Amino acid sequence: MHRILIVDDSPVAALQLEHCLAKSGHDQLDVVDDARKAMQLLAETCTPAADGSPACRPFDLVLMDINLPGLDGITATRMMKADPHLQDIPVILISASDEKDVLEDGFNAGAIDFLTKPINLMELRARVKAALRLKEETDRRKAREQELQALKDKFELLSNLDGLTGIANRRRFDKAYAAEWLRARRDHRPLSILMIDIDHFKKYNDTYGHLQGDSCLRAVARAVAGSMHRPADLAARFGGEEFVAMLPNTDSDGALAIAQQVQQLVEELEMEHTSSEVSPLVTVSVGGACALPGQGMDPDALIHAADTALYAAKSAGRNRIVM
Ligand code: GH3
Ligand code: MG
Ligand code: MG
Ligand code: MG
Repeated sequence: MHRILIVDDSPVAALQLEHCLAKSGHDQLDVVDDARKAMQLLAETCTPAADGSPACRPFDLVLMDINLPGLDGITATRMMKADPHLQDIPVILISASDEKDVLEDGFNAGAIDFLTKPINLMELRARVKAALRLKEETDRRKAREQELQALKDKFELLSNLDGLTGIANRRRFDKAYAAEWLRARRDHRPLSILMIDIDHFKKYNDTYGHLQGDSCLRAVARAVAGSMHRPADLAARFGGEEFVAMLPNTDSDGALAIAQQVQQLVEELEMEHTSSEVSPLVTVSVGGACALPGQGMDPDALIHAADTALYAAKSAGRNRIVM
């Protein structure tokens, strides 16, 4: 059912409109006799609540007399079309005459159609029906657009997350790293990278199975992500059982402190790893590097430096940090 607002200062005209529409089956009719009251009622009913849900049943159509005391119908229409919450409600203007300049002003203000007094009832019904059909189409299109946007947002979110661990994936890391590199170069600030790799993880899988291996990956991912403290810090799964932490505006000492925290959090997981040659528990090796972007180094070189440090940590016996 459609909700229609009639705005007319003539009680006779308003009653005639109401009667005719009621006869056409429209029973949700509101009548006001001035445009300010109309604007207030529209604002109350069509402005969504803070959670986005409509305050109550919004109007689907406004039939508005042009000649009204105070605020005239054309100005009120223009105000509606400037209000994001009201602009989709079609307005049919009602003029006492069919003067061409009123027509043009009305359409310029955003009216969808016109009726001329005295009202022809067949014409009223036909124009109301057409306006309501258009409104339904607009509503459907808007709903589709919103659904599509929600899907896009969800897709964007998911396409940035690693499916197994739920932390950022490589795609998100690459984008964020490129942006942070430029920012660090512009602001002359250091940027640090930590590469974190689980020790003897192949043996872990061999001993406990791949599903338990997946659980271990998720737990280590939480430990790595839990060591990020600033909003711009980013922990991501770099691939396999290897994680990367990007630490903007962080020097080597700061990066070392984060690496120690990662190691400690992993240790506190106390995940048994009996086939590890390093420890009876799951451990990680960490390689770190820091750069002042713009001083000859490029982003890949910093990653490579952290990788080389990780390799050194592995060669030196694992379960350690090399910066
Ligand atoms: P190192 O101490 O030198 O790092 O030895 P490693 O065994 O951890 O390293 P290696 O690169 O030889 O093996 C990595 C293993 O990680 C092999 C691979 O099956 C496992 N792996 C990679 N991705 C996943 C995953 O998503 N789930 C599970 N369960 N295992 C994975
Ligand atoms: Mg009037
Ligand atoms: Mg490993
Ligand atoms: Mg590895």
